[in-house]
Amino acid sequence: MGNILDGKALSAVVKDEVRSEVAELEKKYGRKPCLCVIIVGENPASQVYVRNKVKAAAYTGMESLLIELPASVSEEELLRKISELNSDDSVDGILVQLPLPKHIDEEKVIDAIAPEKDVDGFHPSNVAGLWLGKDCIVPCTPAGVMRLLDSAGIDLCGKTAVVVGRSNIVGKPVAKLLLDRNATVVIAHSRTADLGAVTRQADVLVVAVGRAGLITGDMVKPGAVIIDVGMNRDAEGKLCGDVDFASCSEKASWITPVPGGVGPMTIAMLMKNTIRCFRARV
Ligand code: BQF
Repeated sequence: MGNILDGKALSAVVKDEVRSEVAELEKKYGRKPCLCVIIVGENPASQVYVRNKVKAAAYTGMESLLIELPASVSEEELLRKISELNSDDSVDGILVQLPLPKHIDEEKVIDAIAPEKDVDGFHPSNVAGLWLGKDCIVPCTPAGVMRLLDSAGIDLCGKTAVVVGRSNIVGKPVAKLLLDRNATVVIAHSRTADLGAVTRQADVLVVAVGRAGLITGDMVKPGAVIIDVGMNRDAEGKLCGDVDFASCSEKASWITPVPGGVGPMTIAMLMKNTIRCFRARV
């Protein structure tokens, strides 16, 4: 058992789709989509993520604008920068890399981004749109998870999907997207009693907690599809997910690796969202 759901390969397909769309859009509208990425401070993980985003934008042929602000920047200054970018017609997508330094209120910052330029899909009007079933910008990681499931032809109708984790960025939106496909969705979390008893019900198991080794083979139903959204460093400093790959891949029908699973899909879907924002503005 245990076919690999290869996010790296699929992300290349998605980025190539975006690349041809960018070329078409430029021909049609005389300009390329432009993604603006703002990073505050020097968190090394954030720097890697931002580099991945700028590199992907370059690959697809779109424009990007990287704004690097010192950790000492005031909330007011950051909000002023966002407001400036909101009214800049050459900018289609705006993303502020999270987490932010403690003196800055993330909620205020997200609320300040124009919803039509909110490529992360974190703005309350996009969140509302998702939960009301409107056609709106979907957060990148959940969108990437769905694209991975679709690529393997996994039919979700009537299946039990268990999402472990309840963040606004992954757990909650991915649960809604699974529900939209007629899965029976259970959301488990750090206070769930007997997590294994719950995860063993899962035909599709999505894990987004941030704890290495949280899910072991004994917690998996034979034949389950496992999507590992975790992004941790093990004792040797190597990237690993929340799922113990060795024991879980023996039980699973499909499983995403870390690295090379959901991570690259997050970046690819960000490119898709930028195209979407461009189209909504031209
Ligand atoms: C890979 C992220 C936690 C908190 C904030 C490719 C990425 C990661 C892994 C990446 C992530 C995780 C991003 C791989 C962006 C995904 O090869 O496996 C790409 O760049 N990600 C982020 O922007 O913020 C995060 C995880």
